[in-house]
Amino acid sequence: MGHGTIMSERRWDDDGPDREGDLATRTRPDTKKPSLYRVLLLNDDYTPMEFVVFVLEQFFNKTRDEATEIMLHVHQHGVGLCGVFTFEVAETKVVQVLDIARRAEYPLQCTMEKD
Ligand code: TYC
Repeated sequence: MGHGTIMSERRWDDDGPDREGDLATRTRPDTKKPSLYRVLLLNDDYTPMEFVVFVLEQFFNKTRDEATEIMLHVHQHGVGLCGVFTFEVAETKVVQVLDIARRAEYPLQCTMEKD
């Protein structure tokens, strides 16, 4: 931001609060940035480390080294970040992890929270 920047000035693409409901005079669609959600993996005493690494590779597109690092972080600290996604993507990933863990009969838990 350069010297003399006027902080209250509106951006070119900002219709401003005064025109929020004024459909007839809008110049662009009123788009909103989606909220983001953290997908977290929780530690337990029974899920094999190799299974957790596989899950991180398969559903979170991590390399073997990245997956191993995250898995060890969860193992040591109790919880760890798999990724940050829009609500629907985050929810899908949580369901995929819980589903594959249930099928394998491991107690692995996965959850999401607003970023
Ligand atoms: N604590 C597990 C073990 O010692 C490994 C593990 C890591 C389990 C991460 C879950 O999210 C997890 N086998």
